[in-house]
Amino acid sequence: MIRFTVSISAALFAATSLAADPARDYADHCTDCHGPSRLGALGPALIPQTLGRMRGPNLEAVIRDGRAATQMPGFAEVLDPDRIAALADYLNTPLDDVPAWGEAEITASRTLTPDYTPAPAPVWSSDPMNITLVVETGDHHVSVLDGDTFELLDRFETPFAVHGGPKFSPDGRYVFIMSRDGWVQKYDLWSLSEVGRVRAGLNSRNIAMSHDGKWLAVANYLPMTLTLLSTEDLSVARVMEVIGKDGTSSRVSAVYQAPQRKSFILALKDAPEIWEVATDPNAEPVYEGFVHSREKGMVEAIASSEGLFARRRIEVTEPLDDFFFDDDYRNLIGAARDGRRGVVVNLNVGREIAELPLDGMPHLGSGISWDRDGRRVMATPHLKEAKLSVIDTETWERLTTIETEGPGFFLRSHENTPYFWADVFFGPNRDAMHVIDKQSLEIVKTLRPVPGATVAHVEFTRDGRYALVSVWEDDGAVIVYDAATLEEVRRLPMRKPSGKYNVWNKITFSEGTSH
Ligand code: DHE
Repeated sequence: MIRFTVSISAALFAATSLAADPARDYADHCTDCHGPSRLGALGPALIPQTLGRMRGPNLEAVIRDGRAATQMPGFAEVLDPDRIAALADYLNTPLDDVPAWGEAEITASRTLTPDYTPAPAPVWSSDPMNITLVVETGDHHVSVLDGDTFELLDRFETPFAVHGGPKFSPDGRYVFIMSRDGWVQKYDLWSLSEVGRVRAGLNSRNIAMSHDGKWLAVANYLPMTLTLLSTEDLSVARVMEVIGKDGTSSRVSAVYQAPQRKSFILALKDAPEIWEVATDPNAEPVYEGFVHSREKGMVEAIASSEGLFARRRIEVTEPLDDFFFDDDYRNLIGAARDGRRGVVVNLNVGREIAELPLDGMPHLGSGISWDRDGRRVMATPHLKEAKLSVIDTETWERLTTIETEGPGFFLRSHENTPYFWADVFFGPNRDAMHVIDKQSLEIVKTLRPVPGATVAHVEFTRDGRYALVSVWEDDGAVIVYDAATLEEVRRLPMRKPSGKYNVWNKITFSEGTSH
């Protein structure tokens, strides 16, 4: 890869005293890696949608000091603080024109690894169903772990800023990983090799795998589309424009796989609709209206689409985000915009059936469910309040709230453990991880493995015997706990590990994981 060398010439020092001209500074110093239109090249796209929460001082620090263990150099000796601040502002300004990113552009971005040969059997001797991946956001890598010995089988580079859970093929052999820049990477766990990658969007949210493993859906903010890829070779199957019934284009907040329904479910950010897209080639036509046909002298039903990728609209009273599904994917709870309510939508009848108070921005996508006193309950953290809500999934009433030491992001459990684990992601106690009894709903222990360090996200081994916890710091680790005694058994150094994903728990839709 190309690495910038920053020569400290007299001319460049002279340049620091010029008035800030961030567009010119961008052209002079950033274009080679980040592309002339800020949409990424070797480096990531530099637009507000991708930079996300990396604003002001954080962004300035990266421009000034560079990013350790990446190709990004520091510009402290080339640009003075005013020009760095102006450049950071410029990068956080939305683009005037977003280029077309349709089938032709996506197809042109596709690269397949030239020397990739699929291995006839795994090149390792571990249990293929207990392989666990760790996304390391510190230097954009994924570690492939043997889930029995915790030995590292491989560590491979990902596109910049992976977000959301990687999705495994139903046999657990391949994994698909998505970055916020819209790149989708396919990796063969048996061969320990990348198969290829394609840029499915310019700014994307997450991916979902169809029930039969044939299609991968990519939810995009930019452009406002859903990209459907063949999992076989990452070719484009379809690019669906996302336009609400009233003609408004909408970003897709997230796409979810609903295997029992043989469909994808889409959360639309800008239109009061939920979309269901069939992944079953024999899906019934979906009728969306009637027109008077002059030729035939009759009122004719209009099928918007039929068969594979048939699209159904479910109208709701306002856009809903961040879904939790019940076990048979009959109902979902979505978070209303005001961040204070959950709305229950029955997908079979296609309408809202209940509403429940869920103040403090529930993070329903992290919700998990289990049996308690003969009832099916679910729990969700709240991003803005130090509590968890426990909800009865038959009556859709909140049974109780559990107070925590701060707002959390992720919940996790496993069929074989009596506990669920809840992180504290925000605030002074973000070094805490609560372990909670699924029946009594009491916190049985609060772990603090590295005082002061963020500790978050849990994944279990296939049998639920061990829980893996991220120390979410650049110089971080994955800590392996005995899930029964809650004692630490191993500490594996990692670069800012975020999510962890066990093949078995994911492909069997374990009740303790978010899907
Ligand atoms: Fe996520 C999953 C949305 C911020 C790390 N996040 C998801 C999913 C959605 C979502 C819809 C489920 C998709 C899936 O797995 O297929 N996340 C959002 C947001 O709207 C939010 C709040 C704001 C945003 O910037 O997009 C957000 N998420 C974050 C972060 O700041 C996190 C902590 C760090 C990061 O990497 O960006 C983060 N999100 C994650 C992770 C998962 C995730 C690790 C997968 C969890 C899992 O166990 O499956």
